[in-house]
Amino acid sequence: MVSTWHCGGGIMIWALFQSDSGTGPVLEMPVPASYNDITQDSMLRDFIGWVWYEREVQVPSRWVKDEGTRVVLRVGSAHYYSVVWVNGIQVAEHEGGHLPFEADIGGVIREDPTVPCRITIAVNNTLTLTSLPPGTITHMNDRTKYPGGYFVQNIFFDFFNYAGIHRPVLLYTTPKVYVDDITVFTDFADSTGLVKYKVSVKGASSANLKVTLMDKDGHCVATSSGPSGVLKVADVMLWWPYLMHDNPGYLYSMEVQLSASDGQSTFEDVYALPVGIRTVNVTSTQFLINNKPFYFHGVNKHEDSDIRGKGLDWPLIVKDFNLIKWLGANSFRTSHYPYAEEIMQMCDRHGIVVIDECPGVGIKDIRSFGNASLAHHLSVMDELVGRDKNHPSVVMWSVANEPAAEMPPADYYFSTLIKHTKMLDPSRPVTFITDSNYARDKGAPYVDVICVNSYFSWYHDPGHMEVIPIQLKTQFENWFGKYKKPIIQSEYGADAVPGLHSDPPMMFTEEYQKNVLQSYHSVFDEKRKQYVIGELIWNFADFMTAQGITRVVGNKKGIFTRQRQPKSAAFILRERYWRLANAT
Ligand code: GCB
Repeated sequence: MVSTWHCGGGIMIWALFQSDSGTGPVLEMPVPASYNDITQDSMLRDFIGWVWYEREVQVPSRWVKDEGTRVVLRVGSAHYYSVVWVNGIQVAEHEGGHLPFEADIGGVIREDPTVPCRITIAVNNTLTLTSLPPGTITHMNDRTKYPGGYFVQNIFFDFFNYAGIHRPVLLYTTPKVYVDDITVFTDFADSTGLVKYKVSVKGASSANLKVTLMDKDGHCVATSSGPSGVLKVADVMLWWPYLMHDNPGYLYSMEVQLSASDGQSTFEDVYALPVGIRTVNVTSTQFLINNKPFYFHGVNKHEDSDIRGKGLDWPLIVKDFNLIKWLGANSFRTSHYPYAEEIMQMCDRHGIVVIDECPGVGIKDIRSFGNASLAHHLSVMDELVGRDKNHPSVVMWSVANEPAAEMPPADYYFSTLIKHTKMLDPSRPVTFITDSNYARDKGAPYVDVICVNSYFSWYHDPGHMEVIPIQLKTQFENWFGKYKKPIIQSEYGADAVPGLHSDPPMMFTEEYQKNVLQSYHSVFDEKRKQYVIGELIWNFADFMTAQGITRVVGNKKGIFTRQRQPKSAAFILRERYWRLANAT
C-alpha cells in the first residue's frame, strides 16, 4: 500500500429512501458512526431498511492519470448488507457487518477524469434467518390495535442492532502488480524463532520478492526471497501476553518488497506486516502460550458507546485499553462479532490476548441451521480468518455464541464449521461459547476448549447467591467429566445500576454484583488448579440493548458504566486480576 486517502473521516450525506419514487430527508451523518443515536428522531433510532450515504471526493490527479496505479475503495465495515456505487456504477456488494470489503475503482474514475469521484453506499440493516446474526421480521397489521401498522425486527441477541457505516471508508492505491496478502505461521526452537511465510501476488504471474525481518530497533534479523520460505531469527524475542513477561507484545516488522515488469513498465510495491513470534497449544487441562500455561483473566466487551453506537472512536479505544491495563486484565473476547482492525493491532502491541469471535450470535431458530445459513457462516469465517490470521494476539477462534446447540442439526453444522475453520488456520484452537446442557450439547465434541456461560443467582434462582458454589462446581465437573477438555468461564455476572446500594444485597445493586463475582471467584480458585483455564467477566462496560422489560436503558452488567467509570465491582476485579498476575 503506497498511499491512502480518507474519504470517510467526515460527514457523508445520508438520505432515507421512503418509496421507489422519492427520497426521504437528507441529513448530515458522520462516518464512522452508527446513525441510530445521532438525531432526535426515534424513527431513525429504530429504523429498519435501506439508508443511503453519499459523498464526493477529489481524487489526486496522479492516481487518475497513472494507468499503472490501482485505486481501491475500502469500507472498514457497514451493517449489514451493502451496495456501493462510484459515479453511478455499481462496484461492490457485501453481506455482513463487522468485516471489511473493497473494490478496485480505477476503471470507473478514469472514465471521466474531469468529474469528482461520487461514492454512494446503500446499507440495509435487516436481519434474516440466514444472516449472521440471524433475525426475523414480524408485521403488526391488526388495524384495530395498530392504526398505522408497524413491523419489528426480532433479534435473538442482547445488544442494540446498531447500523450504518461503522468503520473508516478509505481510498488507497497500489501498483497494478502488487502484494495482495501475506500469511505467517510462527514457531521457535530453543532460542531460534521461525517465521514461515507465504506471499500472494496479484497482477502478474511472477514477481521478484525480497523479504526482510526487522527487530524493534529497525535492525535486520533475517532475510529471504521468493513467495514462500522460513525466516530464522537468532536470540528470538518472543511475543508474550501482558503481565506474563517484562516485555509483552514484542513485534518484529516483516517487509516484503516486490518488483515486477509487464514488458512495458516496471512495478514496485512494499508491504509491511508486524509479526509476533509465539506458539499456542492446548492440552486436556491447559492453554499454553510459548509452552507456558496461560490463565485468561479478562473481560468480554462490546463495540458500544454513547452517541456513536458502534462507530470506531479512537479516544474510546485508547481509554478502554487503559482501563483493561488498570484492571490487570490480560485478555478479552470480541463478543459477539469481529472488532475493528485498529483494536486488534492495539492488542498485538500491548500483549492483550484475544478470543476472536465471529457474528454467529443468536442462532436459536432451527431454520438458521440450514444450508444457506451454513454457507454464509463458512464464508464469514473465510473473511474473519483472512483478516485476522496474522495477529499474534489472536489465540483462538470462536465461531458462535450461545447457539441452540442441543438441536439435532447442530451436530453437522458445528462439525462442518469447526473443520472448515481449522482448515483455514491449523495453528489456532477453535471453540464456540455454550450455554447448553453438557449432556445434550451437540457442538462440544468438536471444540478444543469448552467455553461456558452461566448466570447462577441471576437468570436462575434470582436473589439466591448461596446456590453459586454448588451449581458452579457441578457445572465444571460435568463438562470436564464428559469431555476432558480445559474450560473457560466465558461469561458470568450480574446487572448493577450504578449508585444503587443495599445491604443485605439485592439484585441490581452494586453490592449484589460484587458478591456474585466473589462467589464465582472462590470456585474458580479451586478449579483453576485443575482444568479451568480462564474467567471472562460479563461485561467490561454497560452497553445498549433493545428496549425490554429486563433492560433499564441497556444491559447494566458492566463493571464500568457506559461512560467508563468504575462500579464497586471493578475494584474487586482489579484486586483479583493483579493478584492472579503476580501469582503466575
Ligand atoms: C448472555 C449473552 C450476552 C448477554 C448476557 C446477559 O448469555 O451471551 O450477550 O448480554 O448473557 O446479560 O444476559
